[in-house]
Amino acid sequence: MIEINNKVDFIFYTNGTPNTYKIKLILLELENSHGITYESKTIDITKKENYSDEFVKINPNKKVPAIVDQTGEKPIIVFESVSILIYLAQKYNTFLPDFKTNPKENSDVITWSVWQAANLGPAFGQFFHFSYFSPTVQEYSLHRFNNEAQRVLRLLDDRLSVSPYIGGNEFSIADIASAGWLLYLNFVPFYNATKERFPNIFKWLDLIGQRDAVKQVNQQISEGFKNFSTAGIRALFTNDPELINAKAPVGIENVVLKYD
Ligand SMILES: N[C@@H](CCC(=O)N[C@@H](CS)C(=O)NCC(=O)O)C(=O)O
Repeated sequence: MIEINNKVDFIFYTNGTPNTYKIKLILLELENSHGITYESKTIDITKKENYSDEFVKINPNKKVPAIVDQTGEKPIIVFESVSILIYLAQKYNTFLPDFKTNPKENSDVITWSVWQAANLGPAFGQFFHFSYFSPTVQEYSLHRFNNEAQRVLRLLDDRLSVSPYIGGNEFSIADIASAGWLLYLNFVPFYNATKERFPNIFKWLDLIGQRDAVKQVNQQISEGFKNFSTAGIRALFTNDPELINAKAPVGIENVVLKYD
């Protein structure tokens, strides 16, 4: 049962996957800098709790993350990870340059944040899906989403060769948005993303890795990948033992992906 209470500033609906790590990161940052309080509520998508009547009232799109801001007279619900980042950045006037005084810097940060939601997230998510969850090998889809994942990684590496942070000269929500997915690269070579191929992304991972909030999330991710296995990854998304233990997609090892 989802309840609204006034004991904490925010309720955070989560399940410990990349899109929710973005929100975990900003909440930890704001806890450190502004003393905000929050309570995490786990929505178990393997049990389809995201389809429950209670949760759909919080997020009609039926996905985590979502937050409820309880600091005002009436609760304010926000869903979509990047829109939550923009909301919190505006509320606390941090990690997003002010539009009135710095329109160019503000626009760069918003652009790279939206770019993450519209490009990096979907490419990574779909490639991941066809690599681990498809019951049969879908060669066309694997090539399509691998090409797109490689394209966004190359673009980001180029961006980080001329800018210390993704959105500009300062750490911002643009970094937090991409970190939700990219922090995983420190632990598992998804998308064949190695230090040699994408040196600037790894330099940036080291740079943001010095922040306390990032250290905490890195710790959580590394715990999750101590015993990395395909079955372990599947168990994040399904509780069907047949699918968790299937050696699917059978034959994926024969698909030769291009990494120029
Ligand atoms: N564009 C959304 C994507 C959220 C998303 O895909 N969430 C996943 C977990 S990382 C989810 O809730 N999946 C459940 C489902 O699709 O049924 C955002 O950035 O918030």
